[in-house]
Amino acid sequence: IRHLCNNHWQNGGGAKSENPTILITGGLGQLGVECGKLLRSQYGAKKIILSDIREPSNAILQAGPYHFVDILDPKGLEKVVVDNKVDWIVHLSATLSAKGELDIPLATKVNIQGMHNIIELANHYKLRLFVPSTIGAFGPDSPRNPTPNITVQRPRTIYGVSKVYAELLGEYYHHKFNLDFRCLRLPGVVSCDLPGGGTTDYAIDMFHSAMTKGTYECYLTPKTTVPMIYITDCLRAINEFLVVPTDTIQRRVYNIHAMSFHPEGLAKEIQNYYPAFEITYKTDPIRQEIADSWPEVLDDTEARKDWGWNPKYDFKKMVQTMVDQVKVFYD
Ligand code: AKB
Repeated sequence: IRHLCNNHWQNGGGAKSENPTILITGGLGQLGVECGKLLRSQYGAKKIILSDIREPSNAILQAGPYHFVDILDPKGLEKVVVDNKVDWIVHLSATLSAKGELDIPLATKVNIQGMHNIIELANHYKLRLFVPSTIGAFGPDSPRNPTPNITVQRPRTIYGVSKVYAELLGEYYHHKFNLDFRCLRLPGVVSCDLPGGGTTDYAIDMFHSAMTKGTYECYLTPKTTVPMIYITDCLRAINEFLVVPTDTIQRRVYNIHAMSFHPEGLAKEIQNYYPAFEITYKTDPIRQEIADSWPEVLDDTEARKDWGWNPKYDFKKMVQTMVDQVKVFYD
C-alpha cells in the first residue's frame, strides 16, 4: 500500500528530469569523487550531494555538499533525501569482488541490505535510481566472448550474487511500481585513483608501480583477459544514460564495453613509456578464480543501438592517458 500512495513532490509522480538534485552514495570511492565532479560541472555544485562513511578531505568539503550517512541507516538516508529534496540517487556504495570473498557478511550487508534500503527510498519518493552492475554479475556458465546482455548469470562471488539481486530487484520495482531504475554492467574501471578490494585493481596498481618502483608483481596470470573501461568513458556512460528519455530505453540493465586486455599485454604497452619496467607473476588463487569466471568481452550492441553508447578510449589511448595522469598524481 505504501508504494501506491507515494509522496510525489514533482512532475505528478515521475522522477524530475530537469535540474535535478542528485545524491551519490559511496561518494568518496573510486567512482564517487569523479562522478561528483562531472555531475557538478553539469548540474551545479550545490545540486550534487556526496555521501559516505568516511571523513572527507577539505577539498571535498569545499567542492560541495557532503553528508556522513551509512547506507545501512534507512532513516539517516531518508533525512538526507527529504531535507535536500533529492530527485535522483546514484548508488555507488559497494564492497567489491575480492574484498567480498574475504568478508561475506560485510558484502551481504553493504551490497544487499544497502541496495534494499536505497531502492525502498527511491520507490517511496519516486526518485530516479542508477545502480552500477558489473562483469562480476556473470559466472562460469555464461558465454565469455562475447557475453550477451541477456544470458545465463550464475556468479560465484557474493559481489556477483548481490549485483544480480540488484539488477533483478530494480527491474522488478520498475515493472511493479514504475520505478525509474537504470543500471549499467560496468567492466573493470581504470582510473588514477586507487579502488580497493576489486579483482581488476591490478591494472591500476601496475601503472602506479611502474612509476614508483619500476616493477610489479601481478596476482593474475599473464593471459587473464577481462573487459575494462577508462574512468572518463565510464562516467560519461553513466551521465548519458541517466538522461536517456524513458521511451528510448528498451531495457533497464545494459552491458557496456570499451576494451579487453591481459596483464602481459598491459605490461608490454607500459614498457613503451617505461622501457625498464618489469612484471613478475604470483597468482592469488581467490582473485584468479574470480577473473577466470568473468567475461572476456561484453557484448554492448544493445546499449550502442538503443542510446548511442560509444567508448572514446581504446587500449592505447587509455594507457597513454594513465601514464600522464599517474605522473601528475605524484607531482
Ligand atoms: C572488481 O574487480 O570487483 C570490480 C568489478 C569488475 O566490478 N572492479
